[in-house]
Amino acid sequence: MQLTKETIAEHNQSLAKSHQKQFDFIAEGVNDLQTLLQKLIDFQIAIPSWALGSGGTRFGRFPGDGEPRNLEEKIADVGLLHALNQSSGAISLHIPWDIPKDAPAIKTLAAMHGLKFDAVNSNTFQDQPDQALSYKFGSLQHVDKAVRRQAIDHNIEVIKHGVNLGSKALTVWLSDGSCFPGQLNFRKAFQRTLESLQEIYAALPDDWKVFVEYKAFEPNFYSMTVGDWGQSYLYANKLGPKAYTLVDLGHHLPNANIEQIVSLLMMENKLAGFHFNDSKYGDDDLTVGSINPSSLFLFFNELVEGMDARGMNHATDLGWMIDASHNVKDPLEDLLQSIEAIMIAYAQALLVNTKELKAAQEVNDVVRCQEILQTAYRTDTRPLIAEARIRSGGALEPLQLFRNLKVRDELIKERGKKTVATGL
Ligand SMILES: [Mn+2]
Repeated sequence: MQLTKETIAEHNQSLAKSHQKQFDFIAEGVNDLQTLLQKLIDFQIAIPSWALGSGGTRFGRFPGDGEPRNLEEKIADVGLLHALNQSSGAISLHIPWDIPKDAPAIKTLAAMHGLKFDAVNSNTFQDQPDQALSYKFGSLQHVDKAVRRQAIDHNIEVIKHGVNLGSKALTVWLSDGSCFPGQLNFRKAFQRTLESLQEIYAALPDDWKVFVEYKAFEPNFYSMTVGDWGQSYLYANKLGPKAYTLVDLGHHLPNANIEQIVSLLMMENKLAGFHFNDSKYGDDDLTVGSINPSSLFLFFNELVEGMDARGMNHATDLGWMIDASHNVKDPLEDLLQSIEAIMIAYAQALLVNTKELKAAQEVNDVVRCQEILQTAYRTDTRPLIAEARIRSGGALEPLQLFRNLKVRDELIKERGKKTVATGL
């Protein structure tokens, strides 16, 4: 299904009057409005190929209808999102779930939808049907050199697929670790993993990066070999300048101060980027901003401050990606909500009066500091985001238009019911 410019223009026209009123109201108080709108226009969030179908839990999966059946349809879905919001201009592939059979054709198809290829993701957390050796007891950390070799070769193959598509980074998330005390020698597991990563690092093209993602627990429940930002930072530091730490919001223990983590990683120039999601307890699959939008804001506040301190380009110098996939919503509607939440928090962070905040910090005016942050957080930035969206050709209300056009019904007509996205 393709969305035409005319359809979007008609939708925008029908809502133009009330939008203008809301926009004028907030725009009046914004300093340097054009710069702020341009930052919102430039900001793009990559969509992971695995978020386009319903996710599951270990208790089961409830597939939706009309889900993409192959890589081409996944690209079409991200193209739909991007046509609606003009903020989802990249897709992140998962190998081997999304091996492109004809890379030039896939690249052309993505370009037709205005999409780039973000970081490619390797998978050594499950066994594939044609695989010689098992990852049951880990991959890059495995005690058996042959298993490590297989996992290293897989990562190098992923890099090759990424090169063919124009990706510039490899994300490595390992499920390696242990489930019981005594199962693993922590130091040896670390060393083996480091040596494996060094071989992968050596295979990176000059202009590539490797992102080392960490996770506190699951699927291993006693130790994870890349379990927190300290461990990831150790690997990234030992590997070299092309290695960075990737922060997934849902991969921390409860109440972790993620904004402080990203602030310090940026200070050390070791922050790769993000996987966005939200969680209440220990999960990592809920819609961004659905549980705790204020912590999303605080996190963006540190990012904007830290990026500005280093003179970084907000849109291009860090990797921004959603990493969530659950059981109960239409995946495309869920992604539209996630993108909106990210844009809201980013816009709020851009509204923080940094000059006044710095001055208040210098004189220990704690009350003033809180007021400054909360003034930004309590601003309804949605009209600003909508304005940026329509200026770049998107819809004023993406979710409303998605529903008005009955996009999911159209996809079911094209693809059928009970379709399963590859890899899920
Ligand atoms: Mn992740």
